Amino acid sequence: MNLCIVEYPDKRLRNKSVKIEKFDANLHELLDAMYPLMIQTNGIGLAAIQVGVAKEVLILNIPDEDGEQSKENLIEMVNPVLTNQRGETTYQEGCLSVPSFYEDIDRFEFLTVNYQDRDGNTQTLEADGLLSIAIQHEYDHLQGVLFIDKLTSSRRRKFEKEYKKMLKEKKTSK
Ligand code: QAP
Ligand code: CO
Repeated sequence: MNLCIVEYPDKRLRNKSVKIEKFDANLHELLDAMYPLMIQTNGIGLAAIQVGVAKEVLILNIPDEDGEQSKENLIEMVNPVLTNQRGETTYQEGCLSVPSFYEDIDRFEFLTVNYQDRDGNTQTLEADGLLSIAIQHEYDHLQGVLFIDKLTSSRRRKFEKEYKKMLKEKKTSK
C-alpha cells in the first residue's frame, strides 16, 4: 500500500471518519503502511484521514526519556472514545498535514481512552503528558478538526497568510 500525507488546505482533512466494523487484512495493511510513513516523515502521531482514509484509525509513537522512538511503544487505536478529560496543559503542537507550522495549543492534561486494537479487542488507556496531548490531537482529526482551528482568530489569520506564502514558495522552487 503506497500512502502519502494529505496536506492542508486539502478538503479531505475535513471529512468525518467512520467506525471500523471489520478487523480484517485491509485494516492491518492500512496500519502496517501508516507506521513507516509516520516514521519517515518524523511524526509521533498519524490519523488515517491524513493519508486520505476516512476511518476511525490512528497511530501514536511517543519518544521515550532518551528521545528515542521505538516500535515497542507503538499504539494503534481503532474506534477511540475519550472520557474523563480533565486538567489543563499547553504544548507547542505541529501536524504532518500542516508542515513547518507550530503553535501553542491548550488541551486537557489527563484523559481515559477506550478503543479497539487491530484485532477488535477492547482496550482502555489512561494518559497524561505528551501521550494525552497526542491522543486529543489525533482524535480531533477523526472529527475533521485541525489544531489550527483552535487558534485565536487573529493568530489564525496570521497563519493563513504565512502558510499561503510558504505554499507559493514551495511551488516556485519546484
Ligand atoms: C501530533 O504531530 C502531535 O510540521 C503529531 O515539518 C503534535 O507528529 C502530538 C511534524 C504535538 C502531540 C503534540 C510536523 C513533522 C510532525 C511538521 C506530528 C514537520 C515534520 C508532527
Ligand atoms: Co495532525
